[in-house]
Amino acid sequence: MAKKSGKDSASTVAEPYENARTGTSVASLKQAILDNLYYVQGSLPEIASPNDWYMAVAYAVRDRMVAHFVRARSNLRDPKVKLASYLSAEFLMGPYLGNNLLNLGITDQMRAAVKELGLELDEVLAWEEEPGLGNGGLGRLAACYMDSLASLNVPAIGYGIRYEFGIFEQEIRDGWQVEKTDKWLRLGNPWEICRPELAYDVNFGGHTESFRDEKSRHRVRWVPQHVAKGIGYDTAVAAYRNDIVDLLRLWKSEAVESFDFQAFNVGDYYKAVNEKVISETVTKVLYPNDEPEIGKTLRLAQQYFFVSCSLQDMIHLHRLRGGSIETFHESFAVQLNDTHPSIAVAELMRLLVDEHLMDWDSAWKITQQTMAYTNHTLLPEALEKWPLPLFSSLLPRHTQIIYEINHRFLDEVRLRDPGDDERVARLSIIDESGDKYVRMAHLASVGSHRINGVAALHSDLLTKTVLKDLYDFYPDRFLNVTNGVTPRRWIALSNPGLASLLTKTIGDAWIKNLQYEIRRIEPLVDDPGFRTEWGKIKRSNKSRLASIIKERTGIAVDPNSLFDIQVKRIHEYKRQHLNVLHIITLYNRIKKAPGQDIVPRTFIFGGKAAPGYFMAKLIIKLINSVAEVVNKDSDVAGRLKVAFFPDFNVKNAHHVYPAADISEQISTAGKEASGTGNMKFSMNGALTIGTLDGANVEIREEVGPENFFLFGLTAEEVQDLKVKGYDPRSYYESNPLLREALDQISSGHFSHGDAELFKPLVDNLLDHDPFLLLADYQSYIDCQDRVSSAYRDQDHWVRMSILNVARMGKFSSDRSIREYCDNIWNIKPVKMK
Ligand code: NBG
Repeated sequence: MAKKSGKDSASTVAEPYENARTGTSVASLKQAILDNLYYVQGSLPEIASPNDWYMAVAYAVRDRMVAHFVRARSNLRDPKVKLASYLSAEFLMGPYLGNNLLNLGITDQMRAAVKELGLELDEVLAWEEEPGLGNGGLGRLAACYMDSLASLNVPAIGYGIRYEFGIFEQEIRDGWQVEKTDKWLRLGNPWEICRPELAYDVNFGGHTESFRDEKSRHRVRWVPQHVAKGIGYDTAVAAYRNDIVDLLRLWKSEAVESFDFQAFNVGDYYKAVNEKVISETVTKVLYPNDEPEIGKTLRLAQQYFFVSCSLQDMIHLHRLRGGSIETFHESFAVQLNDTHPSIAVAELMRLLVDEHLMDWDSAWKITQQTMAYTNHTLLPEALEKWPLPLFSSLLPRHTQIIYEINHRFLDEVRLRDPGDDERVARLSIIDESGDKYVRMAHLASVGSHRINGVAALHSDLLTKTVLKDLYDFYPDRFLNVTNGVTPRRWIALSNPGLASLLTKTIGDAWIKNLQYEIRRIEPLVDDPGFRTEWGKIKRSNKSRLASIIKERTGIAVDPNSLFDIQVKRIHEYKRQHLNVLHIITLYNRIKKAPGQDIVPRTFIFGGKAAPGYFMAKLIIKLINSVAEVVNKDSDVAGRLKVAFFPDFNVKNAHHVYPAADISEQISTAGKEASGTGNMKFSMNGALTIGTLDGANVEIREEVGPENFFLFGLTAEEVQDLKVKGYDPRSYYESNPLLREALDQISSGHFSHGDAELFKPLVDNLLDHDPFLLLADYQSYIDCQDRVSSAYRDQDHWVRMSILNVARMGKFSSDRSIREYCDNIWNIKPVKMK
């Protein structure tokens, strides 16, 4: 039936519908688009706006996923199937249309269909507004994991928040970051299905009361000050070439009608309106920080809100499956993506004990067997903790439950180590060293059966630093799952040139099985024809990026120069300013000897700074200020260019990773938990310049040290230096090139003579330098010189590039998800019928 064209099927009554909605021939797709344009958008080709077209195409694609969607819902009801439930405050899914076309295998047909309608598919793709419901690595990881879960046939639900406003859009004005509201829903979202019948009440504030029920049981009742309602919105996550989808279920907060109504009846109209506003505020906006902000009640309300809706939903599904509450953990494995959802530990206890009348010990067993926790940071200041007064006023019942959990936990600690009060204080879920706080990582760890880090080094350091005491107490709970990224989006979709060369050479199995297949290109490193093609693809990706940079920034960059790229959140530990010191050093070299032969480079930066993070914003200004001077200096013309690519997001990233020659992964060793951008670059044939940090360590192991540019102190050396007493000024004083660069920044050389502008940045480096830029400076410069000389030998460079791609199989998120299934969730993929 799929073969029939729209015209043929129009002659029958039953079939046209089916065909226009499921057929994948060019003719049916074209018919489907026209139907949607007319019946959904109320438009016609002659008058259709770009958004009308986009919507019509998107609905045509969504229709082709409905059968899979329905099957996914029936999986939810099948008691034999254990579900992975990924709880994450962020899902940075990226644009859907291209990805869904790819995964469904209908890109070419769709390209032809829209062409017949007078459009270019790439244009239609560009009209999509991406859902930026995440800050960076952690949210994007959740999205890659959804793709892998579906593609591996693992039934799963991603639970999160449907923020009305996602991560802000970044504009650069006068070199500074300016934030603009992300109104991603403004033109509608064709991918989601609202499920108003999926609604759960969530309490906030108020107080608790003890009472005896009719069976004389001691019980606790939570009398809330405020109740909001969560409504579920489902988005299908397409599997790559499988007839299944998984669900992304995001919660939107609304007012509970009865509340409004009561107030309205007694004539207090404004109170009613206010209730509604408060309720709707909960899921209004994503907090744009990659580190927690202490003391934002609304943020805690968001976390509790989505966790409560999700757990209530899971219990509801478990009931629909005919399960008794005692077997909840057999239906669901819940993964806590960082501590943001860790209130789930207390909430599941509350639901089981207060609502389902289970005894504490049974409830605790179920909770621990259900939950597992992933940690994503080594920065102590990024470990989430909530001031106790704030916490208990929003969640009075959970505070009691956490005290009870803590009490029992600390009894165990005392039993094992009698007399060690300091250990007890360090392990306590409540920090009582000064003002009291609830330590969310402790809550998550105590309530989970597994705790994992996201790269080998990170998992190891966790057990020695931020989670050391917990590790000493629960050594068997800890394990590593190195992050991964999906080769579907990050190669097949975003690098079509490379993808078609790979497929032409080794077939297309690499897309589904990167881990074992991609290595098959390795022997081709000796094939000159293959190397030539490889070089051409990189060159054309660079041209594509160059023209986007020109269009968005006005800066003309030369695709023949070495593209040196650093894209990621702006953060001092990621050291974008170390990269800047290298640029200034090269600039000074040229100024001193304008005639010398240096390898031309284009430095490209991208990334957002948290709006309240002064130093990060100053780093953006510094990059743009240095760019301004360097780009217009005639001595360096044709050799150095610097560009800040504004509004780095998933959509823009598609153009960035495939165009890199060098990937900057230069965080202070021991600070970056894993990194996933490092993987995307290397998978697209960039070579890495990096420290032994996060997953860089494993990338270097895989690709071979000879295909990786290593510099800098190790995590251990960083630690030793700090213990010995680090003196950044001594580096400044003993290194004339470093001194020159820093003096130029502070004297106003890059800021029109303004010697105040960058003073906070330079002073901080000279007096504290918490991330050891000065200690790593010379090693970095020397390594960059090795990069430049390596780049002169293009043939060898291409070999290294090929070997990088050939050996990156480990970093497919499919491998990560298999490890979660085997080592944490005890879930087997379902067999396809
Ligand atoms: C980030 C780390 C990255 C890591 C991602 C995904 C947070 C809190 N952490 O190194 O900084 O790759 O998580 O694990 O966003």
